[in-house]
Amino acid sequence: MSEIKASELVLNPDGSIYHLNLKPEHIAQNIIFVGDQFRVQEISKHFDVIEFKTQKREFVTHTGTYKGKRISVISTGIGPDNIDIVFNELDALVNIDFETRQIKQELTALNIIRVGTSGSLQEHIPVGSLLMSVAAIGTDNMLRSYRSEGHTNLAMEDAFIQHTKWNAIKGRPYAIEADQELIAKFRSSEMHEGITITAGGFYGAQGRVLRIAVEDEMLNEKIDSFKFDTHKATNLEMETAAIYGLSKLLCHHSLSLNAIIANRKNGTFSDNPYETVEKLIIYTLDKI
Ligand code: R1P
Repeated sequence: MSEIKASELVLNPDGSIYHLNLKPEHIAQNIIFVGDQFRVQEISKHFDVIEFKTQKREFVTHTGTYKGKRISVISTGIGPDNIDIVFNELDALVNIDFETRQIKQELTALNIIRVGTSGSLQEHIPVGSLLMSVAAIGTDNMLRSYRSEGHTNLAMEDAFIQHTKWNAIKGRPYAIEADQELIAKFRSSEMHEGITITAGGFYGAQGRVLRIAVEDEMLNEKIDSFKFDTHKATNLEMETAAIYGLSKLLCHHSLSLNAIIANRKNGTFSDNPYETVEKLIIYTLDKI
């Protein structure tokens, strides 16, 4: 096998991976993703001990133990393009030998839980709720750079395209399920469940109009009424489908949990989003 070139697997002079600034020994097998870099410390403040901290750009990592379990918390920043960087670099940290630049014979699967914030699309899921994404539909196209055929749920994609009369100019949305074992582990009566729609932008891509008209002004209303099997489209955010997609392609295990801080249906935004995020953090740490 030929070695992966320096231009493809980029390492810093100290041997850490380019954007995340991490070496293989710095990360745990259980990883929590957050978008906001300041949320990392909100999680690690609950650790028994923090053994390692680093930051480069928006990528902050704290590794430590919670009730004896080793966990890394990493901020991804916003959006599927950042997930592409974080996921590929984390996979490289466990599955590529940085000395030989070869893919390892024995591969490691990471457990990745996203602790994110999100806007609900359903009246019955108010601000302050917790929601688990059983599946996600990405409208961002990031995954389409990879050979994704055979990994995505074609029936769910077709149903979504048909229901929303999706304009092909925006590319084909991709649909992926969460890891079934993680769903079972994190399921509870406290946790809503639904299909998360992941957008490649915060404004137009999520139907928000300030000064520019959107391609389909009815899109959010059509998404609200989308249902596949027993699940409704419940929320809009910017990372989950990208996480599920790359997780599937690279054989890791992922689940996305959402603190609902806005309700797009009735136009409300939480008075105290931090309280809901803190509730989700404790929930996650106790179940991971
Ligand atoms: C937008 O404000 C950001 O907040 C949500 C969206 O997915 C997007 O990243 O999640 P985080 O709070 O985890 O960043």
